[in-house]
Amino acid sequence: MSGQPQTGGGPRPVLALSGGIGGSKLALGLARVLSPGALTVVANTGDDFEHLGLHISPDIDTVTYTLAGVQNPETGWGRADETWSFMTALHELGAETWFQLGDRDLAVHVERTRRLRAGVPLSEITADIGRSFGIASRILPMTDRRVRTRVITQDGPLDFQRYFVEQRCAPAVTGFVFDGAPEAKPHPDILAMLCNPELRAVVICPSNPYISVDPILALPGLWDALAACNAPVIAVSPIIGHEAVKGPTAKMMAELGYTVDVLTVAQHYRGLLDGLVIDTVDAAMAGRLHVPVVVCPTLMRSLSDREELATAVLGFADRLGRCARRTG
Ligand code: FO1
Repeated sequence: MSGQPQTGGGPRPVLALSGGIGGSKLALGLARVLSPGALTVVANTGDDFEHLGLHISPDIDTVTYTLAGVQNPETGWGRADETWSFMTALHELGAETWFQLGDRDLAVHVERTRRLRAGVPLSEITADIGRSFGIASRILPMTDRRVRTRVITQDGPLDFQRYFVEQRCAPAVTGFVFDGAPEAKPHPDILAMLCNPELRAVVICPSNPYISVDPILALPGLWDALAACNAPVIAVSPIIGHEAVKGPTAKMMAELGYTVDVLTVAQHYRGLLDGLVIDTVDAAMAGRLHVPVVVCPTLMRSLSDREELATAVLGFADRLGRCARRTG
């Protein structure tokens, strides 16, 4: 356990920003090495969408299933031990089946939609679902307001899931719009945690910076609250060498005109970071980065990989301590 000497108020809290599959792997590692309840995972909700009359929150569900140990290990999204009767019956009706909803997964969407329609905030529903899975960590939507990522491609704007799933990330991207973000607010508990002098670390998980982290950072006041918070802000690079571990991060980075490397990741978060964790493959790049760097294996294949990376991140944060200044 990467515990800390307990302060008066119990284990010092850790805040992680996560979206998608890569981020949830490190979130699991953090949950397993920290004391129960010490971790709060802020989940991106820009991927949310209404489909078949259901409100679907993919990144909330990915981190929930992962922390509960019930996620589909092959895909990273959806449930393990799934059955597909619902999809089969939908297909027979000639309904849309491009977005695969397993029978167990469907229960979460149906219950979430029912409660949202009853006026219950997404964060309350998310907490109740986490409790039903016996998850000690807190999973917190980035906001209870409606924010939707739209992907601007050379063929025009696309709703996120149409780009990501239906078009399989094929169209070249030229930018992103986070509809609703300017009118939204970060969940107040995120801002409260960032002001908490006991906060041990903020971890930006190795998620896609553009579609998983930027929607969170786009919420009014959040970037400034992060830049001002006392706790060290540590990012783990989602790029190893010139590739992303999974998903369209590298493709997007290149299509946006950036070189695909850890320098681009550091530049993306410039002004926020107290430290960046990069893989041993990128050790030679350490001297070219404007922030303190820890070099360690960041590819998470096994559960112990997740725990070891989480331990390295927390140790890095503890060494940085309450930082006086962020490198500009
Ligand atoms: N991704 C796919 O590539 N194909 C799917 O059919 C699919 C279904 C799905 C259902 C529930 C869910 O929570 C996630 C699902 N995803 C699917 C993944 C999802 O599009 C992505 O995980 C996020 O939106 C981006 O990280």
